[in-house]
Amino acid sequence: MPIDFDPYTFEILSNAKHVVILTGAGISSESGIPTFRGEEGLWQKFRPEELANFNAFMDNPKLVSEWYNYRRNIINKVKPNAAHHTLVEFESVFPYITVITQNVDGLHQKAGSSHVIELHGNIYRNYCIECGKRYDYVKLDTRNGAPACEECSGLIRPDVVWFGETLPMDAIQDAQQHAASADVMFSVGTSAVVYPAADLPRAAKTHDAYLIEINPEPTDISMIADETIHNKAGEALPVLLKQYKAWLD
Ligand code: BV8
Ligand code: ZN
Repeated sequence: MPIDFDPYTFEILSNAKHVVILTGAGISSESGIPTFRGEEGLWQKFRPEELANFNAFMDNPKLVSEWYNYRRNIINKVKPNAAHHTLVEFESVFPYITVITQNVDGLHQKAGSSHVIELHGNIYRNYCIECGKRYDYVKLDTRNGAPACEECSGLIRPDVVWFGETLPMDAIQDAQQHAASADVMFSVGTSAVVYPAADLPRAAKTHDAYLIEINPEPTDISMIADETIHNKAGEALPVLLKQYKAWLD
């Protein structure tokens, strides 16, 4: 099915100073990382409350640590895809680009995006829950379950935001400020069911941003979006840039 963007969207983009892109697991799925809620999604096999929360970690640090190792081993083997790369190209087309991601895979930074806000942390960063000592994943001996801190032998956990935990203050405040000052916001590859991230497209709309959703499936955001493209991000974003450049000529 050919992807055709509304020329009105190009007009809006041509006057946009600040373009903000909110991303979720869907943008990394074409790289080979399973989403959470998709068919092969992580939540099909594992339940979030069983793994992605602090009590689960304290109850069974080995299980939770192995789950994050399992995910790191997947992420280690993949590369950013055309969607990630197109967002890097956006930086030379639009005056100011901000990527706000729920993903902990670091693929936006790996692709070269220069302004990325990680709302839910990063799976390669870790820290001791007792003394706070920070650990980069590669230095961690994760063979026997949850690694112990060399300073105080406290448990070391991934620096990600678990359910029931508040987001890093600077990240969420930054994200809310950028959403409120966006001329255009893209919501790419997110089911928009996890809060407070899912509030950001609504906050942008409240501040008169033009909202574009890119997702093969409809979401709660679809009804407030100005344009909805039901396609894969790795196909739709390169087409958008190509059509926009042609429109500019
Ligand atoms: C908090 C890190 C203070 C860890 C994650 C208000 C209302 C209801 C509930 C709440 C609320 N406020 C707070 C809550 C509780 C909770 C919440 O939102 N629960 C939900 C489930 C209802 N929120 C929290 O706990 C947050 N903390 O609020 O603290 C507080 C505390 C207690 C009570 C009140 C306040 C912390 C949330 C962060 C949790 N950590 N990740 C880890 O990764 O291990 S969330 C994790 O799941 C991801 O980061 C992401 O945010 C979310 C998954 O969503 P998506 O990324 O969108 O992925 P999903 O699979 O769902 O969808 C993929 C989409 O892509 C689909 O739509 C699909 O169609 C599409 N797609 C597929 N392929 C493609 C594609 N799109 C484009 N191209 C493709 N190729
Ligand atoms: Zn320690």
